[in-house]
Amino acid sequence: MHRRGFLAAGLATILSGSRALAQMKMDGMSDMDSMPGMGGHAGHDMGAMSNGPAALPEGEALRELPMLANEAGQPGLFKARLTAAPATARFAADQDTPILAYNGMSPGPLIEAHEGDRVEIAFANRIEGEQSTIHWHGMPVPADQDGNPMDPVAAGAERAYAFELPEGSAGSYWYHPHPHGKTAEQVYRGLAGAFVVKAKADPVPAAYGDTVLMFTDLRLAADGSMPDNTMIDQMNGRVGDHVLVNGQKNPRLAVAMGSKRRLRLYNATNARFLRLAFDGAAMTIIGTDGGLLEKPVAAEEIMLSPAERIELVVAFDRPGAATLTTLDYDRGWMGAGRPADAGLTLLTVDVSQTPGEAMPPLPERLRPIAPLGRPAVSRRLVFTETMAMNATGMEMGFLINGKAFDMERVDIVARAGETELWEIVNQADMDHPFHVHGTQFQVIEHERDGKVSKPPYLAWKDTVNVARGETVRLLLRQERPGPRMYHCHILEHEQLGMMGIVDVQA
Ligand SMILES: [Cu+2]
Repeated sequence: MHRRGFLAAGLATILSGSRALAQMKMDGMSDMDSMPGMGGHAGHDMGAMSNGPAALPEGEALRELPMLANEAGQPGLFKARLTAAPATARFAADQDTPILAYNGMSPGPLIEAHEGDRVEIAFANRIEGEQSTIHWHGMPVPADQDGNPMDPVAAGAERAYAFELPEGSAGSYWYHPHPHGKTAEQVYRGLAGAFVVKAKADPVPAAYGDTVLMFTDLRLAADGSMPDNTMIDQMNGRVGDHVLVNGQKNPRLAVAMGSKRRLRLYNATNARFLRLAFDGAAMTIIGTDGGLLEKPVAAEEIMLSPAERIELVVAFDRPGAATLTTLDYDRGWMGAGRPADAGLTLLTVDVSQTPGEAMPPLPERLRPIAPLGRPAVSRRLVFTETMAMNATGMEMGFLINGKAFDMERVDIVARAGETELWEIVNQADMDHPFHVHGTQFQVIEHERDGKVSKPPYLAWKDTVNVARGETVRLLLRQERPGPRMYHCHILEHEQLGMMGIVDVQA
């Protein structure tokens, strides 16, 4: 489908809500940059104007994500089924919410496999009338197994995904749909799960446990339904009313005083930026998207843009409640109605008055990370946004090098095994988290207002936030041939065009 086609399709969705259309006419939106008058009606408020968002229970015991059972019965093989289908969830008391789920649950079941394993997942798409795929976010899988939009699984159809997990690939990955034009909706309706690849020899003490905390973003109408995206959502990405952890609002976790916990934090929201601090506990960063750092780094706060992950060791040395809370972060918001991001409590940890068993210390060295070295090629990707009124409504474009995504077009031809320098230039008014499929990269530089800064540590990443007005330089090497997607991970932006294809040739 061509650009105009899918922009029109997106707009048809936006404008199908008569309230949204009326609002647009009322405001006479001649100037999309300032959007006067959108004040109290913008963003998530728009869908809830008549009835207000539903309240959710808080303070239940944190649920660990249920594991996807391995049916293989032999070492070195992980074999299972994942079915995407409509289901119901109970977020608010006495109310069933229609969602999309993997194997009946959202977030989907936790997949845990080991370096060196072969993975075989039989996927069934039971979403009526919609294509889907499973994309293995961040994982080094062959291009034809990576759930690209070019390889859709039709409604009612099945396919097998198979790949090997190479040595050194231990990390915090995830899986979610990536069908053309439907990714944003299928993800916010519930399709996303964590995929943890464990190391054969893990330097982090087993006594710390290993807990996935998957953040999703829920907008719930008073009748228990999930409202469709509004035009404000299309522009900014959908931000909900409730940030959930493993499907729960502000759950509680009990730990013994003096204990340390290994936590893997996932931003699986469509578009919410999470700047986080732990009140009453000490955070140490031990890993990023693609696994462990070289050595632990103490942190007062962390930033997770959509699709990023971070691995922490948190030390609970003070009795009482320790809370994981959000801090303010301005990521650039189109129009008024910017959601209040600061001061949300996402998780409450009850630390006992009496100390628990002594825990082993975190090693000073975790693993070596080899720098990717000198690039053979450099490329420049410029992000821009365009907004214009035409006869049928608002046309929004989220572009890379002036172009919207076209499935028939190859944007970049690269060579397998060759290191490249990618310079991601954000000339837009919003932050855009940049993601590449099929590999992990190393960020080497940020530049803003002429000031160049180096990242505080060397790390493997598959998603990096590129703030408005910022340039991020990264080193990247694709080891396997085939077409790979790169895109903004605000899923509404990806859907409106901010995506391209790099064809990696052997
Ligand atoms: Cu974006």
